[in-house]
Amino acid sequence: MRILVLGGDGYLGWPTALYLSRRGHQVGVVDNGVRRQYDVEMGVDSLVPIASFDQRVDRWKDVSGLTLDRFEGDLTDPAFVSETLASFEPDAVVHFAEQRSAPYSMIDREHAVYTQVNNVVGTLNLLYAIAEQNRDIHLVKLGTMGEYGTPNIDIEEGYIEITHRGRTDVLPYPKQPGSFYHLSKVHDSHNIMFACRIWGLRATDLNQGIVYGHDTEETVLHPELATRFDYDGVFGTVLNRFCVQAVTGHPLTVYGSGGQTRGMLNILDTLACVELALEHPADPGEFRVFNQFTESFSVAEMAEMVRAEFNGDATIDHLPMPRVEKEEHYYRAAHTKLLDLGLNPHLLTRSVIQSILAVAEAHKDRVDPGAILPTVEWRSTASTLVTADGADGNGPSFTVADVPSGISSGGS
Ligand code: NAD
Ligand code: USQ
Repeated sequence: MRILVLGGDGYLGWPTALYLSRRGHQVGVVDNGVRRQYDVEMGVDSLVPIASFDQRVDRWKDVSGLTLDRFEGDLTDPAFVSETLASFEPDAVVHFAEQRSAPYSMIDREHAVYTQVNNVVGTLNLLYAIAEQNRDIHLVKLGTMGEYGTPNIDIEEGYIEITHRGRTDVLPYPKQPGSFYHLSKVHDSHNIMFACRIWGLRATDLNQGIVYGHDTEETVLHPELATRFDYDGVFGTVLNRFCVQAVTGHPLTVYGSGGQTRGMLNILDTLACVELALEHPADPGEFRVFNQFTESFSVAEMAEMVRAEFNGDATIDHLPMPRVEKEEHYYRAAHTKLLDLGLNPHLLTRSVIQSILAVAEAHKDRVDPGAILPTVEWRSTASTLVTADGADGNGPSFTVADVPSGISSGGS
């Protein structure tokens, strides 16, 4: 297949591009580099050093003999999206290219507006380009389990059968997301579903849980093929963060009681799930939803698991909850559709946690301890990011050094 990977320079897009390339697909990678600009804005860097977009594409050719077609540009630019699609002529598009941090979207009005404009407009431009050029292109879009929130009933895969006053219908599952970022995914889902209905597009929404892990079969072939690893309080995700905290002697930062339960998956399963979705495309006009996670754990359970595997003393701190979310709740979410297609999950075993701890240990000299604590407060409408010197008594935090160009174009 000819597969265009949008967000191909990111944590998940890069290893997915290599994985698909190695399996014989012709892969194009699209990115505007904004993820690297957020690092500059936040004054942090990936735990694992990463090569530039150019370098990593060239290195893949050296190592594998395979070519990736590279497109540098912004999905919020409709001409760029249209020209890229016309030039690459994909059979399928895998869309990772969004601002993906919930805390980043909750910093202040500017960051909320930026996140929703970037994500919703980018996806809308893509839908138009597909509808105008080739409605047979299969869109595989990364959504999130967080679209559903934590209702007090079982979560289904996208749709729920409801009987109301004697009549029955199958309707989109109710959404109760927990940040302006997660809301952007809900808006995307609605737009994609509508586009499938009116234009007959074929789309798969992968409602992915929280990803952990770093190395894949392809990224370990050369240090310049490594993907990024975020550990900071804004972009780092929970299990990866706990591993970095353990090796640096920082207490593990459980927010609140830690009863928050989330669907989790190994980065290797992200690659496998995307491949399964591509191999079994949605029908014309079909908006299909798969819940893409393999196991669920509470935050407190994950902290305990990391503490148990760490070869040393790790302590757990229950910090005041910076977000607005339920700390104790019912959680049972269906996730059978990818298993039915043949997914063979890589579960969160002791050796998997040890392997993430090993990545963290190998690079722990690059950790900025001032970047670890959470710095974004959901209840505040103004930025709660403070200067890194901690002189104001609020503890270590970030400096907002620079504003990515995307923000000013986002209407601030
Ligand atoms: P990431 O930030 O590392 O990668 C996203 C990439 O998209 C970045 O390289 C960024 O520069 C690019 N991008 C963003 N906006 C763009 C635009 N307008 N035009 C062109 N490129 C743009 O994020 P990730 O962790 O790899 O996540 C990828 C996708 O998967 C996101 O959509 C995210 O919401 C979803 N997801 C991630 C996780 C996770 O745990 N990482 C879990 C569930 C869902
Ligand atoms: N948490 C802690 N301590 C930490 C970090 C997080 O207790 O140090 C808690 C949070 O309060 C939350 C849970 O852990 O309850 C997950 O937080 P997270 O930052 O790991 O993940 P989240 O904000 O949900 O976002 C991540 C990705 C996002 C993706 C989402 C999948 O950044 O792109 O959409 O996971 S899901 O959670 O299923 O919506």
